[in-house]
Amino acid sequence: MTTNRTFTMIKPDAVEKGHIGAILEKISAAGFKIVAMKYTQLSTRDAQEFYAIHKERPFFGELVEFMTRGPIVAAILEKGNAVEDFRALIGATNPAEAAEGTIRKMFATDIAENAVHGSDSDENAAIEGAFHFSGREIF
Ligand code: DGI
Repeated sequence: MTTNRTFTMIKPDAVEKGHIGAILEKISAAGFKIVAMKYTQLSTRDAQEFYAIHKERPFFGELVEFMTRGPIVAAILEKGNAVEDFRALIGATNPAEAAEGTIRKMFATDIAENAVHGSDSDENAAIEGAFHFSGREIF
């Protein structure tokens, strides 16, 4: 089944480097419509909850520290086949392995500080969108 919504974050590294505008431009040019968006900072508890699936991984502490160190842009994006198409637009988790022209290839630092998040399933897109936005914030 094709999906029409995904959830993204522009992560602290990309915000610090001044890439918000360029990343939103790439997202728009790829045909995604922004249906919700906010500039915010995750608390430690927020990041632990958001990334709970990774809590047994050796990099969990580092991941939480990174994701809370500065502001992020959180957004819900709409487009046919959103989850899959957005994962293709951002590229591989490790920017060294990401295809030319992908957002991570262009803007990520390394596997830990990889510029953007993109939901990996319809189910997670719905959970992650609801984690950040109330119904009144989605248009
Ligand atoms: O779905 P992805 O974000 O592409 O990747 P994922 O779900 O496997 O991992 C979630 C995030 O965790 C990823 O975007 C960055 C971080 N991460 C993944 N592998 C490593 C990592 N962070 C560190 N420090 N080291 C890793 O090996």
